[in-house]
Amino acid sequence: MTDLPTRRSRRLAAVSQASAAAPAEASGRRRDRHRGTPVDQRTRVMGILNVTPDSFSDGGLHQAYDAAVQHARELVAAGADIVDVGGESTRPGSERVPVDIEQERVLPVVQQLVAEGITVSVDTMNAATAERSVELGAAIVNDVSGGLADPDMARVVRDTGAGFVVMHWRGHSDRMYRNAEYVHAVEEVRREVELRVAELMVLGVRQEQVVIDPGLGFAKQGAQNWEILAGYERFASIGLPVLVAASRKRFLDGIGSAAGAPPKDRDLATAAISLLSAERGAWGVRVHDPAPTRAVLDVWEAWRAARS
Ligand code: PMM
Repeated sequence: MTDLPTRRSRRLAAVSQASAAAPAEASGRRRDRHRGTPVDQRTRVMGILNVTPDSFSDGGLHQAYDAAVQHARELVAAGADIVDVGGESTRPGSERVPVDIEQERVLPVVQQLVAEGITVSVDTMNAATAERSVELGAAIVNDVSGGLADPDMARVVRDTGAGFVVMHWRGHSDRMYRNAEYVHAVEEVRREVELRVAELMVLGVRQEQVVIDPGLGFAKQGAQNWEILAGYERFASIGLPVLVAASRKRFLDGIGSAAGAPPKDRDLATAAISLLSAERGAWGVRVHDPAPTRAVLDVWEAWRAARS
């Protein structure tokens, strides 16, 4: 790739622009801990674009290319800073999708969104899909397995310089809940994330490429997700940017909406978590509907601006 340096710097900028969203400094400003440059404190809104027929909340709606691209534009209009394009459902119990089908779903959409100037992350566990997507201009690879599902993922991330969301993961969705055994969920998840990041560093991935995600709903049962959220500071103390991805997840059922109501009804509860995450310095929040999250973040930013 002859244009690698240019693309590479653009991708690094997409992540490290905000990678200081980790620890607050006494001055009230944050600094990019990797580069010593002041950066803004905004929490990124990552809008979810599932180009899959079986996703738990919007399955079947966006399979067609046109519908997917249109939905991405709506996500941006509603306040998304990044559109996270995925072609494989990771809902509990779901089966793997062949990589060629995943790429048929995802790559044309990635290409079009990049052409429209949208910052794209690709939600994939497949190194080949990640590599093609980054070649097409995706800035970030969002891998729910943190590179564990595909041994080639670390190389792709290292060689492309893409941002890399490293989620806590204990195995594929078909055995997700069997792996939800913890004595102390926060400390165990923290340790496992830290270990994964250390392994990635050994494999040549650079620290400034990495965003960590505790993986709400992945090998975690109801109350364990609340423990993870309440333990946010323990994840932030790793010293890397943190992504919080609570949107519409099952543990929100009955919180701010009737028990058993459709996942869409969890958007206000999701927005509340976005606000609490932003207040704690989260790098980003990953949501299905950016509008309520954007609204609460705008309120928070106005409140904060008036104080400084
Ligand atoms: N959850 C889903 C998919 N991708 N990526 C990250 N980084 N974190 C998550 O918790 C996560 C994810 C689950 O499915 P959804 O796309 O329908 O929310």
